[in-house]
Amino acid sequence: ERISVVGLGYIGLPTAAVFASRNKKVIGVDVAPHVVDTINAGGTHFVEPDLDALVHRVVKDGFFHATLTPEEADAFVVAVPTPFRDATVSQVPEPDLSYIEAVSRMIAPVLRPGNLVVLESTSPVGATEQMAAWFAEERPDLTFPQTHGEASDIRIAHCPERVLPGQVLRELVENDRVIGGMTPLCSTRAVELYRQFVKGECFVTDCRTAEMTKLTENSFRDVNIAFANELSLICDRLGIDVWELIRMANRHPRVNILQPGPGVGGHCIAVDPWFIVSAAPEQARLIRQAREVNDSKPRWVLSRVDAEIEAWTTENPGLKPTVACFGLAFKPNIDDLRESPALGIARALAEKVRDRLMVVEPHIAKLPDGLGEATLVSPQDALANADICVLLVDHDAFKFGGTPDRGRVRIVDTRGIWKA
Ligand code: SAJ
Repeated sequence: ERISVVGLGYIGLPTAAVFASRNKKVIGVDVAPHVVDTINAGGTHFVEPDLDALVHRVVKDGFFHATLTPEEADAFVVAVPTPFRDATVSQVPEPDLSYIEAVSRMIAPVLRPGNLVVLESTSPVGATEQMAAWFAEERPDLTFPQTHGEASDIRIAHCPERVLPGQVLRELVENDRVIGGMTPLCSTRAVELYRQFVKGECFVTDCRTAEMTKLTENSFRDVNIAFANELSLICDRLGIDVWELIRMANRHPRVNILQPGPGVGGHCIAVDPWFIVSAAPEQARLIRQAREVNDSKPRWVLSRVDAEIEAWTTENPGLKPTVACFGLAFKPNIDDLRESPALGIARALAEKVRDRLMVVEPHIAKLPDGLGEATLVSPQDALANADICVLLVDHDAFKFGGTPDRGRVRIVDTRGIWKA
């Protein structure tokens, strides 16, 4: 059996490598020449624990190669991005299916009767059926489930990815999978494919439910984080420590609140709920509100820092404070800065305090763009020299076992790890 994985990013590349490690012949397809070249040289174009060694081995052993042009295969796994388009008149960001459309039109010419196509990209409800429609447009000689049901000669299913960056290779194998075929036979074929490496259970449903399942998982987390973030605003107003509060409330057997922070980052949890809101704007009121609560958190953090700057300046007339941001990543113990609320906050502070901004981010070697005259320093340097310390990411490296020097330094702790 030959398997083609289309889109060799954070999901596609590990998936391709894992299939190849089960001695399947895998063809990876990507539009970026540098991605294809890097992989064919046995390397990876992003950092994920153990992935580099795995890709190196399967390429060397001849089970995996990458190409810019699709080739025939028995099964196709599509893992391309589904970003959203910025809010239009409706004020709701709309999903952008252009990558899925481009891939559909690109692989249609190599589809053969009996092929299976699985869409893994996180998708708005209806995207799998839409993909089938694009195939049908390009290949009128073949028959697809929406016109021929079980009698179709192509099988199509949705099987959303649900791995956590940093633990991708383990979660790919261990997590349960939700598989939604356009017909029951489509599901059966897709289950057979994933069974080759998935040790978790494969649960079968229809494709629209599978699409909605993925969006629901990330919306559940977003709503729960929004609840925690709203509590942090309420507690600030009432003079209560929100982390102590959540710890207490979570001792109830049926309460499990997540943690407040500077906002929600990454490209899944801050995006996917919009796919639900744009599909059902009148019904998805809570999901929309949660998005807005989380998106507004960085502004609130900036207002706390402003208040500290003002208080410091009143105490030290004629002087300007040095501000240190602890952390830029979108979550702890990784180097990933994409859609990071911490980075947004640091950029806003760079405009305000200019060369009086220090940034501590032990996971990167060089500051990203947009931080002006800020300097990258060690935690020790920042603690020794900053007047205001802003904790934005709960990296292990920042857990000093209490508040750093409570007497002298002013502190804004968005993660609650610096309490005495
Ligand atoms: N965050 C909080 N408080 C919390 C938990 C998270 O503020 O209590 C913030 C993080 O700091 C980060 C953001 O939320 O900015 C998202 O981080 P995350 O660790 O919750 O999730 P991701 O984006 O790395 O991965 C999620 C996962 N989905 C769920 O846990 C439901 C993962 O399983 C999905 O595969 C992934 O989205 C995806 O690709 O959709």
